[in-house]
Amino acid sequence: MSNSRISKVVAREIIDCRGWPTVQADVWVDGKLKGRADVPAGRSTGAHEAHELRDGDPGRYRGLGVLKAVEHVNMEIQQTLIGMDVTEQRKIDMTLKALDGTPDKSRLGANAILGASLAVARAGAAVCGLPLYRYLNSNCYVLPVPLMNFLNGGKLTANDLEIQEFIIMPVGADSYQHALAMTTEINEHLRDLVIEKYGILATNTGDEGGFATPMHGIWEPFEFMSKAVEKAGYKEGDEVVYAMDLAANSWFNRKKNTYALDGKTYDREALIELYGQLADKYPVASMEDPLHEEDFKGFAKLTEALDMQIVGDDLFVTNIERLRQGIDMGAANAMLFKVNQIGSLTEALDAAEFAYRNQYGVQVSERSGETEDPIISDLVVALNSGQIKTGMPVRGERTSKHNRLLQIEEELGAGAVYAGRNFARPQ
Ligand code: 2PG
Ligand code: MG
Repeated sequence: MSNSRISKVVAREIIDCRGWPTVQADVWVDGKLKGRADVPAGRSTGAHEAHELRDGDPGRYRGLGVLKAVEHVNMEIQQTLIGMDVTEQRKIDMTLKALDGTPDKSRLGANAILGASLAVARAGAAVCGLPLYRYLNSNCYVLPVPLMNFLNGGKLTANDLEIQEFIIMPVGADSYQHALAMTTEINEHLRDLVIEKYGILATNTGDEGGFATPMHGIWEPFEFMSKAVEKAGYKEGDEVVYAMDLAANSWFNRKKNTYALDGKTYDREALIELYGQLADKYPVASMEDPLHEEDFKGFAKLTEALDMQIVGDDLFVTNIERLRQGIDMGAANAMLFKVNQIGSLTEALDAAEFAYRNQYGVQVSERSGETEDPIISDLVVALNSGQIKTGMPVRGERTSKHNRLLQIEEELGAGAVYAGRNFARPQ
């Protein structure tokens, strides 16, 4: 198969939606450009994520440059990959992991390795003449429920709301296209409600496109979302359910071992009780990172106490070892899937498969720092995962993912199934 041999790998520094530098990598096969991919970046990151290599030169992009990572792709990674068969994704990813040689990919940079890994996948698909989702899984058919991040707080927004994401899930839609229409209808009503109470300035948006309002606590955002759903004419609990990314690390006080929320202090037990009260009042179907990232025991307690999906993001960091620990302890029942947390496509797919084998769900996710590259849309369909968190369709780096899912839905045609209420276990 001489025509599937990698002939060149090139990276460059581009910018993401925050204007921060990131890596874009190209993979050439048999003298032609076949695959290109961009690397996303987080802001509310987990302590155990793979290492994102930044230049640290304060005189350039305030230290955020990625020229070292780019050079690693152009030199060592390219030298290693030239001549390899581009369709041997696992072999390539494992070779790059070994080439790096550190447990967290800190020598070459997870951003360098991931850029090459994702571009290899795209090039492999192109060589085979297949869309990426089908190249990765010929039996894919599930269109995910979008987790729509309507109200933003935490580290991704300039306001006082501690909780990072208040989310609406249009589970009653009959297609992805319908889900997007429902979302926009509800969002327009929410906009009116926000303006009515807080004025037009409160409709500015956070990093992922949700309104950055001066709301407080946990109840007020739900009151607003619930009213907006009602005004849009949808049935709460039936057509629409709720979710949150609490990103609890960012309001956890490590010294005191307590959580500070809306002027009150909670220990773990009090917080679990509060979540229970919320779930009694509203149909909350999913909570991500409801406790801080080291509290496996607390996650186990909470998963037992609440009848809903509990997602580990900073808890698991798409890392099979941390996921194994969670599974052994009964902590959470779903894993957030972020390719750059682990730094290669193969390892992320392995973590997802391990999750499935243990009856854990998989929610594919954006990072707050994205480019217009919609690769996660192909990945969520390839995984038949049933759920994607990719922000509100009001900013280009988020709309690209939604629009890609619309294309995929059309391509799959009669073969497509919208996950709907089965988002946690679509198969
Ligand atoms: C999260 C993400 C994305 P970041 O916490 O889940 O929503 O944020 O990419 O900043 O980690
Ligand atoms: Mg999160």
